[in-house]
Amino acid sequence: MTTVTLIGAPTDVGASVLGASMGPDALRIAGIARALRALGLEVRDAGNLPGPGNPQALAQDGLRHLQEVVQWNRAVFGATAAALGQGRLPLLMGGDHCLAIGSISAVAAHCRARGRRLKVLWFDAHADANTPGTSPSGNLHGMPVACLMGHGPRTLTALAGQPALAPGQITQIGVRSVDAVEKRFVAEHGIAVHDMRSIDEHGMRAVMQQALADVDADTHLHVSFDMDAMDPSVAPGVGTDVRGGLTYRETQLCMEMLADCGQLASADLVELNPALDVRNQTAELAVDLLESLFGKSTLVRAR
Ligand code: B3U
Ligand code: MN
Ligand code: MN
Repeated sequence: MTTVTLIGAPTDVGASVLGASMGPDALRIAGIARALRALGLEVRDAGNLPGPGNPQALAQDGLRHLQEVVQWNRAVFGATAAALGQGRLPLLMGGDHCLAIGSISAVAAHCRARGRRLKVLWFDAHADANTPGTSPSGNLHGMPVACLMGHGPRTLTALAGQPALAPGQITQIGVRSVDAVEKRFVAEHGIAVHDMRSIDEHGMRAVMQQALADVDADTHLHVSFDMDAMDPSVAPGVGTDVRGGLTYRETQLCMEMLADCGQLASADLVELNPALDVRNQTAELAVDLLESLFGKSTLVRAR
């Protein structure tokens, strides 16, 4: 039986807009634990990690709130490693997307120690591949992909002792807003990106088949889901919305195909911003999607 540990990381220190710090409680109010238990999963809510407040300071050397981001990510790293060590599936409830540096670094260290392959699926409107030298904002939620590949401040890139990911281990889906210099980073490192054009042209089924083509029975699959991957008309509760995003149906199909592949072993649900939401609908949508990710299906299906 899959056993899940919910890890709350209530912070927005990596973001431009305040409010993602309320994400974990919005997910609880939307019934995240109850919904997953109803699917037969054993769920433990580990509560919220402690961490520093948001100083709302200016960027220094191209980075905003580096010390605070490091503290939060150390806490996330520890909690994720602990859950994995207990044979449980860590589900990080953010918080902004800078927290994926901690969760994925812990996952990478876990896989390295066990000789398991790691594959990350990154759902996002943005490429999150800026560095302190290219970021227009200094916000660290725009840099986790670069940090995980070893480009960024050492306090973040070396959380697991060495860079967590090689470019070939990550596939991005839903991307539609990439800064000019960031584009070059994505191209030069050969990151697999299925942008909205690719999804429009090929359809989500083909995109997901390609994204999962190298996932085998020995692969640890990590899903990092930024709620702004979805279209703002269905997911208004995010800090940096970009029109033209994934539809409800497209996203449900992604989650169902991920469930069918059977290799999901850790996940992040980030950038939910209840301060900008309408009657908690984006949190309820997130829970709806997580149900599909963890195997809820309309009919009994032959595999
Ligand atoms: N690329 C911009 C905007 C951004 C990235 N990720 C989010 N926003 N959520 C930046 O600041 O790096
Ligand atoms: Mn993101
Ligand atoms: Mn984003």
